[in-house]
Amino acid sequence: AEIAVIGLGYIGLPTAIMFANAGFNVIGYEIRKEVVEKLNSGNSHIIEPEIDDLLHKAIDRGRLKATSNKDDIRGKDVYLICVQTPLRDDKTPDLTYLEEAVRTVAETMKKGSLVVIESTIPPMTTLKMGRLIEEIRGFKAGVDFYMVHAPERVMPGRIFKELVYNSRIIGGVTEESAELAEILYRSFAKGQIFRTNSTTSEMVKLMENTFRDVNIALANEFALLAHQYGVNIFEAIELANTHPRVKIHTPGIGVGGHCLPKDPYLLLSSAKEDFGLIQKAREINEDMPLFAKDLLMNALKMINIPPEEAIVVVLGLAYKGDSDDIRNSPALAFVEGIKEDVKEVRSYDPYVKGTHETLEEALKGADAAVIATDHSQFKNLDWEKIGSLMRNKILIDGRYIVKTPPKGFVFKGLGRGEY
Ligand code: SAJ
Repeated sequence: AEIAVIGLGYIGLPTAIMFANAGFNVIGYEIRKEVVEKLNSGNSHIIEPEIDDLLHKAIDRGRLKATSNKDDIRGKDVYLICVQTPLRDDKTPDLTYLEEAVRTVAETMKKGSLVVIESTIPPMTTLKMGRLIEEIRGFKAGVDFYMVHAPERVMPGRIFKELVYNSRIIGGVTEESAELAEILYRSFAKGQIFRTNSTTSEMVKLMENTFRDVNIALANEFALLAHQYGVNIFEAIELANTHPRVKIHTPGIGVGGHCLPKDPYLLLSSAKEDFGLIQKAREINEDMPLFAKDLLMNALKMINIPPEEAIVVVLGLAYKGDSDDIRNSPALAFVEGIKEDVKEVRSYDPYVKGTHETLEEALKGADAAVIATDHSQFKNLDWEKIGSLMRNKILIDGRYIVKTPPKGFVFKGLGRGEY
């Protein structure tokens, strides 16, 4: 079978590579011309373990090509839609990329094609997109073509492993659609595959990320309480988690990435009522960078540094450890939150371009360091040595990286009530 993948981003590209290496002829459609050129010359535009080798393999065997030309994707057997579904500023879903992709598919597909939406979407969207295809092309979903929602569930940094071994949910607009998609994914997937209807699978995907977001919000609220009571929340959580039915998540400076900050809003977006809990959890997580700002401001005050004279270094810009992904990163929200208040904000990240190339250069003459990302590189730093580069020694830990406060520092750790 011939497969067209619409959108060659964090999900589309790895998925296209997997199908190509499973023996399909895959053409990736991407509107960003520079990405298409890069890929066709064998270079990935995203960083992910194993991606370079697997991409070369797919291209060398002639199984994978990228294009910006709609004519190249006409009449394919399968269309996989992997475009982003971001939020607008008012937190409502922006489905324009999805609709554009569906229009492209409607124009180029044939009778009998299988249309798969991998993007995370609000409940009932697959049915709506089926109707859009019907309007544009006159084909009826489930009758003239097959259609499913098959959400990706992979974690950046482990994409190629998780694509193979995670279980998958396939939600069909008809049973036949789901059965056909199952056969397709079986070409490389070794995990279990569960079939259901498309609205259920849309909800399942959103529930998974909302579950994580709400649980992190609870952990964050515990951390805020710990500051009131002078308790180290990380010790408390470790002890609570010795209970066989308790598994508290990890508090921190915030929740970033492309999914967790957005998916709870997608889940709520088509509902007639707002029940409160999910929305509240989002607000707690969105406020965490500001709580880290309070810690910084308190520390500056303790040693009488006026904020407007302070040089602050943010360590880590990525949304999570050992990643180069800065989408919705709480580190950036933290920078935004303090930049009007302090003299200078510097940044260093081993994987993302910050203001300085090395940690030492960034810290030289600075007043405060704030750890915003749990990169491995930050775990074994010799703070007593690094401190000698700084003008004043304030260390704020937003990620529980520094277990024992270094000597000579004003140290404040998020959730570390005793300091
Ligand atoms: N975080 C915490 N405390 C925790 C766990 C995470 O503060 O206990 C923060 C991280 O630092 C990060 C953010 O949450 O800023 C999100 O990180 P993550 O590791 O929880 O998740 P993602 O966004 O990398 O991937 C998630 C995964 N979903 C779930 O685990 C339910 C992944 O399986 C999904 O495929 C992915 O979202 C997606 O694409 O939807």
